[in-house]
Amino acid sequence: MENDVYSLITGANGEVGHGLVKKIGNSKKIIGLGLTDLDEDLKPFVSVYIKGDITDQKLISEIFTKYKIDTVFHLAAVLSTTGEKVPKLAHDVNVNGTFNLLNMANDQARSQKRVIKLIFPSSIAVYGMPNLETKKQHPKVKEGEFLNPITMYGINKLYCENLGVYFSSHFSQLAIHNHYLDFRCLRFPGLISAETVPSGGTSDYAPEMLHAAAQGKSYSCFVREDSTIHFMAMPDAVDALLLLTNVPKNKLSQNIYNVRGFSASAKQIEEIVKKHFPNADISYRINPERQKIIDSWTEDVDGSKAIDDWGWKAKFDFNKAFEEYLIPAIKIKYTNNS
Ligand code: AKB
Repeated sequence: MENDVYSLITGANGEVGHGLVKKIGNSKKIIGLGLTDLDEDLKPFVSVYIKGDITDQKLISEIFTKYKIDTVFHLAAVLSTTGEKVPKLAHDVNVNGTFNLLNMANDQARSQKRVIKLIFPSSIAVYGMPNLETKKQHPKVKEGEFLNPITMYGINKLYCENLGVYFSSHFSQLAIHNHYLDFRCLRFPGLISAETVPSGGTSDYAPEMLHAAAQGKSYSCFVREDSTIHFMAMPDAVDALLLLTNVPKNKLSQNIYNVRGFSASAKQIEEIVKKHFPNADISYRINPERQKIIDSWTEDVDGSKAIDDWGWKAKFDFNKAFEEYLIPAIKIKYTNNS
């Protein structure tokens, strides 16, 4: 095994991967794992890139045997809309892939007598509001409430949260030493990045609307204009991951945290997009399956535990996210690309 210490980032080429790799790549050695070739702009920040699949147990075992890894950021996932189209694939990647990593990281931590952190972004998809009336009545849901997900992705995330708690808090009790898997999880809302457009998620209408407007393309939103869920600007998402990673363990009163960004309806997003791109052509054509998923997700979350335990505060509320991050950055992106 090499002496260097690495962070392993699964899904390094994905949306959150882009932000995270660039943020930590200058100070930490990164092993990136992904299904596709590493994007050119990430190459300077990644020490080792492995093109492969997290469901490949042999590959995961080889990575942990060859490299000394102290932190795993497990970002790879099949998101909610794709998960409904190919539930078996979603289950394989989201559950079996996560199990492989947890199991391997746990084995390594115990056999090498050290702590390995595994940071797991879960999702608001773990929630399942039974109807719109209940959703309105309970806008700020706590971590333990309404855990009745209706999507394969939400079910997978909720189960893997529990698996992580099992490996870090229960399985390790059987060991007589302090070397363990330190599982830390946050539940992300819909993320909006100026750099990348997501694919396969159901919260995607927000970033899609914005990116389409910035490129002068028409956009047909697949949920009603009153649809309201919780979102976060990508730089805040990356900061939340790192803050949770670095907080001393004794400050954490639980493994799983809601992290608040801002709540917004599709109409509010349309309005702010049109304020900055007055020619934006945005219409609504409802997709009933995707609408049902959005209706089942909470309007907002109660993020007080993350505030109390590790001082989380998003830099970007709704206005700031658009006015100070998304709109300026996206204008530069598409001007440079045109
Ligand atoms: C999705 O829409 O599936 C994701 C999520 C909210 O976790 N963006």
